[in-house]
Amino acid sequence: MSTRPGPRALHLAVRLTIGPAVGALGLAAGHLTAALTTPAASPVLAVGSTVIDHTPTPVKEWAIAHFGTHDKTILIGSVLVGVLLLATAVGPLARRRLVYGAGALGVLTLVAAACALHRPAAHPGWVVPSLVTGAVAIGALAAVVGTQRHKTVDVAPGEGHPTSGTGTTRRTALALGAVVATAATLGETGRRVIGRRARAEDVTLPAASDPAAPFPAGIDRMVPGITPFRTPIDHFYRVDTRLDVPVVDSGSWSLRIDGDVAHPYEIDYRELLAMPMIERDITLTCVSNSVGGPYVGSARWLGVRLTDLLDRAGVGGSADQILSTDVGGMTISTPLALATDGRDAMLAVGMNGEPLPREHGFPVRMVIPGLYGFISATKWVNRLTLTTYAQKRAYWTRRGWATDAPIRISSRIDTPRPLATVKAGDQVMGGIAWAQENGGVARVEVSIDGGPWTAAHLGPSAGNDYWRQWYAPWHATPGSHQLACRVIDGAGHTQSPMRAEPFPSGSSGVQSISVDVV
Ligand SMILES: Nc1nc2c(c(=O)[nH]1)N[C@H]1C(S)=C(S)[C@@H](COP(=O)(O)O)O[C@H]1N2
Ligand SMILES: [Mo]
Repeated sequence: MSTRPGPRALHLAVRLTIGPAVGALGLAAGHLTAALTTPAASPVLAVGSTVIDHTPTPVKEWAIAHFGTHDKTILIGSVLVGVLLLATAVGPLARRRLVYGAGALGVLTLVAAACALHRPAAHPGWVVPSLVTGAVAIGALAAVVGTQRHKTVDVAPGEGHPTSGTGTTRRTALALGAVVATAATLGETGRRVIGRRARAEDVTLPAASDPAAPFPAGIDRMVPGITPFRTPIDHFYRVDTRLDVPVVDSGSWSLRIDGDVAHPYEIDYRELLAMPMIERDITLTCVSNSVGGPYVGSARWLGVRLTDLLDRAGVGGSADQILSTDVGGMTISTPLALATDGRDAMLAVGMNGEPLPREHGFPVRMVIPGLYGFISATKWVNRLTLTTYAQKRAYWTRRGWATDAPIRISSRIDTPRPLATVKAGDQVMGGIAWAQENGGVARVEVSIDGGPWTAAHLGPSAGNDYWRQWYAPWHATPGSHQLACRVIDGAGHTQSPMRAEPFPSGSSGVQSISVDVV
């Protein structure tokens, strides 16, 4: 058939596939090794995390804005594609001399090992998955190249008899198929092992000694399409720098409180659960949320007051920062003055009546009302160090983000959706609004086609630290229309119409959407 590739094109295609195939096998073997020991030491995850840490803030913000919560999958995919593209050089190199190809794989392996070793919480054992990757890839390369040598020993390199050349190519292609299939199996097994290990641990939480008020029913049913008053856990946004989900066993977890304190100490999970517990309804907001965006969620949190823990340590006079560290060595800074100004800052163990899910920080995370998550909501926290901003700089501080970042007041239109087609007649628009810092949401206003701002109806209140649902009836006439909303807080501040990007201290502006009425 004329569409069939000639032997030369076939040779080349097979040769270019050798590197990616043996590379994939190596990575899958390394990933499985890591899955059984320390998932974060997996070459793919270690390289991916290193990429995250070195991605310039604007690029990261662009990725969060465009890929949303798929950013992690896309990053891992890009790392894999990048590595496998580099590995295409391995086949042609190995054809000249096997050691050249092996050397190229060796270099890629060393890069992965270096990334793993430089993760903040790494120890020398973290190189093992990368070494497995290198050994398996090089072994597979030797085996695959062996299938090529077989019948052409008496022919000069590159001048194999066409018939026997096609035969060896076929044999090599079959071997590569086996390699790729094995890689897929090992990789999938690794993924499942990690998933199995990440299953929730069965812990029983104590009741709150200071419970939240009964939770009012929202207006979810009255206004179809509006954000539920309480975010179900599996719909709660997730933003963090981790590619894997840290699996921390409550029995081996402990929290250390040190730095500028009179009595540094360590407390384990059992002791923490024995302390007085508060329960609060709090809205969590990400600084990377753009106006109208999805990175905001509300839950009922159960935890120990941060000030109870700090008082036991006796905070000294010089600290102005709480530097919290997670089990992976990632750091978050919180202004000490804000965390201890009487707001319900806590080390949370429960979310919506359940133990924290692993994605959201099991076994213990910080939750502080009114501050963006990146300066307050440390998940998988295991250390609080009382220090100064002059002395220690946390992960995002080093990347230029603000250190003082109260959540800006904002509101969002949930329904209708932007660019929706709406039937003419009486319609309802609705959404959520939040204003944690200055007396909560006092008022929400809507404007149609740039007309006067008129008051929307508010849903019930679950306290000033929690968002408020709102809705406003409007009369839809055929044509294209602009709908906008804004919030006014308890101190009379109106949501600013000035547009600002999330970096460095949170977005501002007013959301305005277009809809088509027919
Ligand atoms: N350990 C750790 N904690 C973290 C982060 C992180 O990257 N690592 N991200 C923070 C950010 S930016 C936000 S907005 C909140 C999000 O919490 P959630 O994922 O439970 O919604 O967690 C915060 N806590
Ligand atoms: Mo965030």
